[in-house]
Amino acid sequence: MAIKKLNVSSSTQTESLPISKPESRLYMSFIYVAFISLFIGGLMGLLQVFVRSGRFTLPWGIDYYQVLTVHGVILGLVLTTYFIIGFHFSLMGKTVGISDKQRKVAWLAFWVMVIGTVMTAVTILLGKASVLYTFYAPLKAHPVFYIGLALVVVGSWVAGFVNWRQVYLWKKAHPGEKTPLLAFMVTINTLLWFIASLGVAATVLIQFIPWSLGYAETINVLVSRTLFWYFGHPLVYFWLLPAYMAWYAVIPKIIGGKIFSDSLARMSFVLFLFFSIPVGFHHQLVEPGIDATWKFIQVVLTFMVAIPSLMTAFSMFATFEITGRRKGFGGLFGWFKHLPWKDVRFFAPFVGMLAFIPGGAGGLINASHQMNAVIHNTIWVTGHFHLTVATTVMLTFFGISYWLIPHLTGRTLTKKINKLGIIQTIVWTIGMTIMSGAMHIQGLLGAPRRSSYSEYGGGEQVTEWIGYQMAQAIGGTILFIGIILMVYIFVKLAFFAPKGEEEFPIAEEEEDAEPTPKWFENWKLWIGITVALILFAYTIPFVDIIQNSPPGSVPFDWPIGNN
Ligand code: HAS
Repeated sequence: MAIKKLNVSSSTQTESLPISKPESRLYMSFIYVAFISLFIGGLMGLLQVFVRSGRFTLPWGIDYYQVLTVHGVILGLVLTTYFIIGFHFSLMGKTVGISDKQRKVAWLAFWVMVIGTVMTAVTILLGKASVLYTFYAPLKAHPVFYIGLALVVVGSWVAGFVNWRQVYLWKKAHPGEKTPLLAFMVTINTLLWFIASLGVAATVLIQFIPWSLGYAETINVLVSRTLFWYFGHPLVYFWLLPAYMAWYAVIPKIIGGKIFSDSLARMSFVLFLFFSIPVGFHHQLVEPGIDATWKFIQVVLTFMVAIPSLMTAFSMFATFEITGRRKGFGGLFGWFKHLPWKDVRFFAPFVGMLAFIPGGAGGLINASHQMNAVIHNTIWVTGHFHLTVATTVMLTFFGISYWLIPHLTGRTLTKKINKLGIIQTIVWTIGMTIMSGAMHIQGLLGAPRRSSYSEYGGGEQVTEWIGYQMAQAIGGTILFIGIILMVYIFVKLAFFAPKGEEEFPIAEEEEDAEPTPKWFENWKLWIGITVALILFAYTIPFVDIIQNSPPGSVPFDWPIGNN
């Protein structure tokens, strides 16, 4: 099997294989779907904030929950998954190479995902699946919705299997060498995704599909929610880790520095593998039917999963400071000035990092059992995930796009597009600050999430949050301008920017860096610990849930009453 060889000294691990045209086409196909999704999902978001302001009604009998489902599914599941898989493939192509056969299997993954996505999208658009992206039972969607979702997951597994094969063959061709950092990170993220998505695959295949087809009369709601959140929390790290890949291994190159510590970066990814899965109960803290002891244990594990993020924060500060001091910027914070503020490849992800300071702090609040009781099911949670996934992750994905897209399409990031990108980042930041800030405050005042506009019969408490709903609409409108700008930039970079060569920036390690310990490649150990932690956190409570469940529920169609 022909695999491209690394064309550089492997001791520095400056991985830079050329990316061929057929490869670019594959990687870009995933990214096209991601950006189409950004536009459609963003438009739905705009409609939602308008409806929630109380000043706008959807035309042609379109239902608020239909729009909300499109928004959540297309942005939370479609955009992210496609962008991440396209990015993963690009990183693997660049660092360990891809064979023709692997590329063909990757296309198969793409088409299986596209078929699944179209099936899911059609059912939602026909109003047959207004069940939101969490598709909680007993709300029932058309069976095609679940089958489509299952196909998306299966396609993503095939993509992951290709990635593992890529690393495996590279290792065979480079005995004794450590896996390039980015390929190591992709391997962890695909492992995390595979183990986590077994949960959602189980509930969809065993519970939802037979129930929606009428083969099972009832569904065990608590089991379905538990399996969903077994998947749902690691899902957020599946989104976050590609951003961290860029922070650890790309940003240092862009700012003219080196990777702070290869070992630290690998360790933080291993810790994510361990701790991002056995923590799903922190989404179910107010749920009856789960023993408090197990909730407590999973909360403790949730605080463990903050550690690799704190390690990442430390590493980023260290990279910035060391690089600045090397460039001669002294004083306590002098190094801060050296950062390339006018380079959008740095600026957009940097704002993403900043947003993760309040975003992460909000997560720790959510995870604290007592405080969760205050914010659960309020729009605070919506504010939290617009800071984390829609700002930290998305701005980093945009930051990646500014170099990845022209690199793949054989074009260049011009000064003009760079400037527009800076404006886009600022517009996004202003919009998100207003919208997410309003959501956080409203949530603390008790406003529910997942709800259309309502005055709740003129309830007194509601008057406190109405003004914030208006702010939400203003922030959402500014954000939509940000989306239009980003889509414009994408089209420019993909089709119209001047032809040329854009750098694929991958940072090197320090010359005198301590060698990365060999045991980082001990995959059996990492997978063993991950499985042990999952079994520890889930076996007893899951058996308990099954043995002591209330009767299952018959399906409810939306709008309620159609069941
Ligand atoms: Fe979360 C709900 C807890 C992180 C996404 N979260 C959600 C939902 C989503 C989501 C989508 O415990 C809603 C699901 C639904 O629909 O119901 N979350 C956490 C915790 C973390 C966390 C503990 N969440 C994320 C990330 C997400 C995300 C990341 C997406 C990408 N979350 C929860 C909980 C709930 C929840 C509960 C359920 C609430 C409920 O009741 O429904 C942690 O991972 C956070 C750790 C992060 C840090 C911050 C580190 C900071 C860094 C930046 C450094 C900055 C630099 C800049 C370097 C400790 C790394 C330099 C600056 C200079 C000034 C120079």
